[in-house]
Amino acid sequence: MSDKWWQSAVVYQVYPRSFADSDGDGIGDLRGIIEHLDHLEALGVDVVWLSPIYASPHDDNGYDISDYRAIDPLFGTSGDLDELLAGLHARGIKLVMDLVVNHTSDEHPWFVESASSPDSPKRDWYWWRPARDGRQPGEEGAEPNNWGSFFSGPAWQLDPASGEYYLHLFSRKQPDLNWENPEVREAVYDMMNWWLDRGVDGFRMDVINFISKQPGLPDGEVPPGGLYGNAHPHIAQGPRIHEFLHEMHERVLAGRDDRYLTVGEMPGVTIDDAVLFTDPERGEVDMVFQFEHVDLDHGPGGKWDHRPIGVLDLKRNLAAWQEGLAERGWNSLYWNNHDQPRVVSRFGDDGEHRVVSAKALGTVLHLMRGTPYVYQGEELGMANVPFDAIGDFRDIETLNHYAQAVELQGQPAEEVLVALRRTSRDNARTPMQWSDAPGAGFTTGEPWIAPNPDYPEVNAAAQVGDPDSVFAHYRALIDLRHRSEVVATGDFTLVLPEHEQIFAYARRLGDASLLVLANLSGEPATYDVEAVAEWQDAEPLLANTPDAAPSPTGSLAPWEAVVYAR
Ligand code: TEU
Repeated sequence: MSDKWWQSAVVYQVYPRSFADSDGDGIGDLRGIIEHLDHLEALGVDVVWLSPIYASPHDDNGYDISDYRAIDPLFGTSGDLDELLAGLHARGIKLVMDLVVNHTSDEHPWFVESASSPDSPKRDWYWWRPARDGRQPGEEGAEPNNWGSFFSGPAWQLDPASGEYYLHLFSRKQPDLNWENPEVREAVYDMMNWWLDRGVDGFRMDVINFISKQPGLPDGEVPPGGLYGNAHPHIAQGPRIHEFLHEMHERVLAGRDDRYLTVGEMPGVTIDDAVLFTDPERGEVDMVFQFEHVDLDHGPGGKWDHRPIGVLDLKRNLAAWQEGLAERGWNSLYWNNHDQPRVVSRFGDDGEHRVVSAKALGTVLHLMRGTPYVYQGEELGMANVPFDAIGDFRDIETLNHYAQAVELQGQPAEEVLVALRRTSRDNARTPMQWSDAPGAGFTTGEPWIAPNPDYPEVNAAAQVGDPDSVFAHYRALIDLRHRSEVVATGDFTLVLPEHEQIFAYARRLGDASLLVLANLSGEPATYDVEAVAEWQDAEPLLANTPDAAPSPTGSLAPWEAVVYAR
C-alpha cells in the first residue's frame, strides 16, 4: 500500500460555527459536532479538520485567537473537546486542528503586552513601525508603507499612545506576529507540542507561507484603480520561509511517529514552491493548499472581479499540478472550504443539473492523485445563497469590501452586491442543512446567519440512505480511494487534453488503470473513442447516472461522469 497513510485518506472540514448547534444559541458548537459523528462515519472520512474553536473575540470567526490553549465558551469546554477527540478516535477518524500563527488577536495577552509600551519585552513580537518619512502619525499617507489589508483599508493601524503603527495583513484585530523573533517561534512550537501531546493528529496551518516577510517591508505595486499597494509579493514565500517551516517540523513533528498530518494553507504558492514545501526529504509540511484553480475566475481586480473560465482552463491548471508534484511532493485536492463559494454554483449548475453536476465535480476531484478535502455540505451538493441585501452578510471581508467599494470608491451598490453574491465567503458559511425542520435542523434557535432557503429540498436527512444522492456518490468516491491503490498513488495523464467540455484523465499503476470521463457542461458531448481505446474492454466502476454505458461510446450526456477500470 501507499507509503503514507494520508495518500489513501480523505479529510472533512468542519466549520464549527455553522455545523450544528446543540444548545439553541444559534451558533454551532462542539457538542453539535459530537451529535453528528454518525454522519462523518457514514460518509467514511478519515480525518476531520476543525476550523478554530479557540478563545477569540470573533472578529474573523475565530481566525483571531486570544488564547491558543483555551476553548471559546461559545463552542463549549475543554472537556467537550476531549469528548469529541475520543468519539472521533473511537470511529477511526483523526482530528486535525487549525493553527493560526501568522497573526493573533489584538486581545491576545502577547499583543496586549506588546502594545503596552515601546519598551515592552514583547514589543518585537509584532511588527511595530513609526510613521514614514518623518510624517505625523495619523496623517493621511503616514503609514509605514503602502500595503493594503486583505480585508480592505491599509495594513497598518496606528496606536495613538506610542505614535507607532502595527502591521495587520488581515483585520486590524489580527496583528501579524514577528517570526524573525526566536521567542515567538519558541512560543508557537511549545503550543503546538502541547496540542499534539493532548492527542490531536496534526495541523492545518493558516496562511503559513506569509510568516516570513521581506526585510524592509518595501512598498507594493498599486494596481490600476486600486487604493493600496499589493503586499503579497513581499510577504509570500519570504526569504526565511523554508527555514521556519523546517525548524517547526524539527521542533514539533520530527521526534514523533507517522500518525500526524500537516497541511499548509498557502495563497499564491506556485508549483515549484510547492515541490519544495512538500518534498518529504526536506521535512517541512506534508501537503499544501494551493490557490491557482480557485483564483482562475478572478479578474485583474481580484476576487470580486469575476472572469468567466472554461473547462479547458480548469483542467489544464489541475493537470499542471498533478504533473508538477508527480515525482516529489504531494497535492491536496479541494473545491471548497470556508473561504470559497460553493463549487456546484461556481463550476457546476445549481439549477436543473444540481445533483448530477455536484457528482461530476466530486468525481474529477476525488480521483486525482492527492488527498481530497470535503467541506461540510459539499457532500450534499449545497449551493450558493441568494442573499437579498448587504444586511444578510456577516463576513468581515465581505462587509469591509462593500463599505470600501460603495462608500469610498463610489461603485454602484447593486453591482457590488452581484459580486458579493457570487464570491462572498458567506456562501460557504450558512448553516449545514441537516433536515427540512425550521433552522435546517442546525439550530432550534435563531441562527447567526440565515440558512440557504433551499434547505427543505437539499438536506442530509433526505440524502443519507438514498442511493442516488450526492451523499451516496461522495461516499462511493471515498470508499474507492480506500480500496484502490491506483486511485491513491497511480500516475496521472490527461486524456482528450484539448476537449472543451470533457475533463478526462487516466490513472495507472502497474497493469491496472482507471479512466475518468466527465462532461463538465450542460450540453451533450462527443469525443473520439480511439483516444480511449485502451478501455474498450474495461468495466464501469462508478457513474453519476443510472445508465452508464458498459464501455466508452464516444458520447456523454450533460454533466455525465463515468469511471472505467481495467
Ligand atoms: O485565509 C487566507 C486567505 O488568503 C484567503 O482565503 C482569505 O480568506 C481571503 O478570502 C482573501 O481574499 C485564511 C483563513 O482561511 C481565512 O478564513 C482567514 O480569514 C484568514 O486566513 C485570516 O486568518
